[in-house]
Amino acid sequence: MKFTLETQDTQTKARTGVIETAHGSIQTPIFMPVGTAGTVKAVHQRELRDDIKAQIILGNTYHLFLRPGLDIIKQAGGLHRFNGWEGPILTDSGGYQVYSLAGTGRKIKEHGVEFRSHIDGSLHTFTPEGVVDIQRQIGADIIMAFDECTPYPCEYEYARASMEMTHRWLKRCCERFDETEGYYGYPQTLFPIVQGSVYKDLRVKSAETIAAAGREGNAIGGLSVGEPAEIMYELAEVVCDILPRDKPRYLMGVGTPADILEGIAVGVDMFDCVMPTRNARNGMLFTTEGIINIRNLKWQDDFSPIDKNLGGYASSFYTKAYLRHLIRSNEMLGAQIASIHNLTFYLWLVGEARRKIEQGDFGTWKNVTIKKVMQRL
Ligand code: PRF
Repeated sequence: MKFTLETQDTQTKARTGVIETAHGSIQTPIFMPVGTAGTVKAVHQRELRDDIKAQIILGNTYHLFLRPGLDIIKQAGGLHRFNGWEGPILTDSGGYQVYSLAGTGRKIKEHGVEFRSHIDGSLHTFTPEGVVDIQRQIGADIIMAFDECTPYPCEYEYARASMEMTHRWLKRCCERFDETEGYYGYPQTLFPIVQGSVYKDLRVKSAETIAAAGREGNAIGGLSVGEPAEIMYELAEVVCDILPRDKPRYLMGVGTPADILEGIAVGVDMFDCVMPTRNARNGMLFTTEGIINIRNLKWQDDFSPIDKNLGGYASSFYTKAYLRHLIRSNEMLGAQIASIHNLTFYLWLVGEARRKIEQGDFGTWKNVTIKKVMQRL
């Protein structure tokens, strides 16, 4: 993997760049649609590429490991061959999914995490070495280190001990990664993850440790788990100031359009979130004019396009009234159109941010855009 920094904004800490992977290049800042189980829910691969213009998608170690399992993915020749997405893929390590399984008897120990499958209740253990091996076999271009995402709120002592374990897990991930090779003949890369909950001193310590690991890119985890947005922005800035300038920075699981623009402003390059797809299925649409709940009565006879400013196929072809009807009738096409639309909006948002950084007016554009796109229509 190669990262080239292209533009550095002067008024904010935003920057643009290009990440080159074996499956193509990614222009940053970028939003990565989430494809948990090897599919971005309700969206065809061709739509991802041609309509949404996604440049990289996510997969999840936890889900793919449980189903369809590694034998099938290896037989297919890796996840790219299995699902037909030819662009870059990043896989999350399971650290966050295991956190989401709190209350189901999962046990976090120094060796790894013992958990039960949400599918059949079977018992499994994820270790730092194991999740590197799994992500190698999935064939992800970018592999995430194994971490513990602390909940919010979180006691200082728990956050400190957890962060230190995440750092020890990172060492094990790096060792395993460096002594193994990809299965499919192309290079892969490993990103470590900063933790430390909402404690600034822990975040500083973690960012320094993660920077010192000297990998090709770095991630920020443990944020957007319920803390106030202002705290997240402040900690993301503290961490970005420490992480190396010449490597991509990935803020995991973030966020709303406002979170993404504020993240870009403090120096984040990569984002992922289920929000555009999950909320689409519930009828919440992000548009260039503001947020729409398409189920509301006011849209019943609105025969204007979902969002004519985006230019994308689904957003300009289908009307609000028709999409409202589909979503209210639980028609599958409703979920498809709404998901394509929201992802088109998210990719438009980061694409515009990139252009504004290049033109030198990102800061003012950001503030105006947040006000506009976050208002409820
Ligand atoms: N760790 C991992 N994945 C994640 C997170 C994390 O902390 C988050 C936190 N927002 C989202 N996804 N491994």
